Amino acid sequence: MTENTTTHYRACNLCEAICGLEIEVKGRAVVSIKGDKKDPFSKGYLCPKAIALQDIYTDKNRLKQPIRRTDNGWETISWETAFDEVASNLKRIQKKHGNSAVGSYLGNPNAHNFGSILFLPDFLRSLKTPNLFSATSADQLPHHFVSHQMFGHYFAIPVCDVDRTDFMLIMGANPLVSNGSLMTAPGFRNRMKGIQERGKVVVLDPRKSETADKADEHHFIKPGSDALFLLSIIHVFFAEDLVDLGHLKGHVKGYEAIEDFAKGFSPEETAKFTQISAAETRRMAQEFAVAKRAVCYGRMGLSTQEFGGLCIWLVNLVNILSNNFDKEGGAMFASPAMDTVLERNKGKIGRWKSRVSKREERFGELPVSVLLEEITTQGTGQIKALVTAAGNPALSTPNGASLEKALEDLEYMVSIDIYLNETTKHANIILPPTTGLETSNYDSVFHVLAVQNTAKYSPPTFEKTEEQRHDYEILQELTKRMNADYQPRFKTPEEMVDMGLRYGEYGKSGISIQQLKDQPHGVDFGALRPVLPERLFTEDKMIELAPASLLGDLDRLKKVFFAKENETTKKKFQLIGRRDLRTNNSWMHNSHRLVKGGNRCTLLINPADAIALNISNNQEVEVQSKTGKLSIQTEISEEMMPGVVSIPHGWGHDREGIALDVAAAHAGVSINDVTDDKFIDELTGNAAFSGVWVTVTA
Ligand SMILES: Nc1nc2c(c(=O)[nH]1)N[C@H]1C(S)=C(S)[C@@H](COP(=O)(O)OP(=O)(O)OC[C@H]3O[C@@H](n4cnc5c(=O)[nH]c(N)nc54)[C@H](O)[C@@H]3O)O[C@H]1N2
Ligand SMILES: Nc1nc2c(c(=O)[nH]1)N[C@H]1C(S)=C(S)[C@@H](COP(=O)(O)OP(=O)(O)OC[C@H]3O[C@@H](n4cnc5c(=O)[nH]c(N)nc54)[C@H](O)[C@@H]3O)O[C@H]1N2
Ligand code: SF4
Ligand SMILES: [Mo]
Repeated sequence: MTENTTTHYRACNLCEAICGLEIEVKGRAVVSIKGDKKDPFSKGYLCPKAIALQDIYTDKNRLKQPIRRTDNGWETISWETAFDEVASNLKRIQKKHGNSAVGSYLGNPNAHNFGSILFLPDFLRSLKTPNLFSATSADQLPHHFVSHQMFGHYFAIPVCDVDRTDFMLIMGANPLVSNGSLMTAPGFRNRMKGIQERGKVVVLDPRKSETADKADEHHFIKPGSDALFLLSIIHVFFAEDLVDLGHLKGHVKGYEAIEDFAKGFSPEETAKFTQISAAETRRMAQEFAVAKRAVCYGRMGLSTQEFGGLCIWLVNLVNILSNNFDKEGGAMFASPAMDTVLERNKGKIGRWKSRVSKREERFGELPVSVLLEEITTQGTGQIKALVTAAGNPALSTPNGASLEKALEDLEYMVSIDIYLNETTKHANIILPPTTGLETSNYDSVFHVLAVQNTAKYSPPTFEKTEEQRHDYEILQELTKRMNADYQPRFKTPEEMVDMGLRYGEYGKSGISIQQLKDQPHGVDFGALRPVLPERLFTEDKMIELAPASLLGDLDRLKKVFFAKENETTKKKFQLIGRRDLRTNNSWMHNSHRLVKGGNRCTLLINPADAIALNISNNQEVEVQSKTGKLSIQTEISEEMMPGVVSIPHGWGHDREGIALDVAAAHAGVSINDVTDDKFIDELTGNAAFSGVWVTVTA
């Protein structure tokens, strides 16, 4: 009997762009994966990673059943045994050392999986521990913090109306490669072309990135100095009478405070730190202010630096003060079909502190930068057991190499993960869920951050096998065992989304899970629309322009830059990261088509610096920081700003004991062997990756 091919539609859940896919399937095999031209949002766009969904599906290294570490290697065990054993060990450790002795770390793929989003909170509560960590504090925490302080909700994050703006100022983001972040905008290149036809795109980046290369203007900026540049932009707005609050006049507070502090940061004052001339800064401020519709966008390069919170706050101020906020072509809020930005989950901060460094809790978590010291510092409350779910902190957190060593000393560890990798190899038990094509999904996170209001449900392309479990099923089973009284409010994530859709903005028009199933390409609700002041969550329904926390942090900025002599001259380099189109953080290097070709894990360095160090192209050099060192091949390139070097993150698959055959053959090195867990944004607690000081030697 020959099987027929069938066509399935779903959204890719690998990155934030949520591209619509058209997948031809024959039996249990993928025939082809293409962009879905009828998807109202992505319109047929897809990137090379989507094709690799097939590779993940067929990957022989992928785990399908629980495994347990023994003295003679890993053995397969039943799900029931695994769940029971995990729960009894976590309870045993909590009984012996107290609840804080169990910690947890959640990684990035959770955000792309509605089952995890829905059931993780119950599971975390069942652990009754303050030691909760996630990739958020190595990523976008400053955005949450600033939204909480200015708009009253940690998830009220403005996105750029890229399809209607005439001028986009991009700082610390490379959307041509990352496909956009906190800005779900599939096919960003085409959208960018649209902006360039209407006006222009300017990029500020210490590396002439792929986005900078296609932009109308690129300026090198010294890593970590963006807050000063943005302050000067605001300075010029005030000095040259360019401030216009538009329809937000009467809905903002703290205006005078801003005018006051901006005085101290003229472009002439900040140029020596940013290395952007005063004249250029002034011109950019003027062009931005007079553009009919303009938007400033700041992402990873801004949020993962020493002044991440200040940067994101100032980006918002630039948009608000130039009448480009909550307005067509500016920074706007999405109106998602299932709204998760609600009065009851505005987010809280400062309810507890970390034990060792006394870092404050933010929205239910502690900064991941302190995870290492919480495991290694003896005393009451020390972490003795760790649960990781969809995370690879050994490669992705600052000073990951030391963290990896610390994992060896844990009394117990369990990982919910599809691979035996650099982190999970330290677990006692690995619980492997379904992933990718085997899962259903509704993007509960990224529709809230999208540049167009759409909704889409993705059914599983392949039903899971008898032996497999979904992430949310694993979480439910563990929660039940940790808390005997546990009654999940919903049995499946579909039930929750169905309710969310019916209660949402378009619920009255009959939107439901069934309607989304009937429209497999997705449903379009149109362009972003103004939603203020209604969508403010502050007590007084005002935008807080000058929150005390952020105002206070300006002193730290001044101290670091103005008071102390700059380190640039001392034969040291500032290290930054980079992404490339065929990677996804640390975990997709086991797909041959994504890693083939030349070595991409190289140290990018400017030609003048290479000459000064007497090093040549493709030479093995040593990169050393305060925390560690690594050995890496050079790639000399004009695209680097002098004094700055770049290494991509997510590599380093040369560790013993992992089961990733393809990745191990293209191992690379981990940049986080040299990043620093003590280098953080003191205000928000976010890890600082941009601008770590390193030496480079032949
Ligand atoms: N130096 C430096 N460090 C960085 C960054 C940087 O730019 N520079 N970027 C930071 C950022 S933005 C992020 S988001 C973090 C990412 O940090 P992490 O989330 O810790 O790392 P990932 O590489 O995303 O690891 C994902 C893990 O989930 C597993 N996985 C994949 N799919 C599934 C699934 O469906 N279910 C489950 N349960 N597991 C799954 C993978 O096997 C892998 O172990 O890294 C941060 N670290
Ligand atoms: N292909 C691919 N796509 C991805 C990912 C991936 O790993 N691969 N990861 C996904 C994830 S988890 C995230 S969070 C997003 C991130 O999406 P983006 O924010 O677009 O991330 P990056 O590509 O890291 O871009 C950061 C840029 O900031 C620059 N930069 C570094 N330091 C500074 C600085 O001090 N100042 C300024 N102005 N610029 C600086 C870097 O050179 C780089 O070009 O990407 C997502 N998409
Ligand atoms: S851009 Fe992101 S969502 Fe789109 S196909 Fe690539 S990985 Fe998937
Ligand atoms: Mo991220």
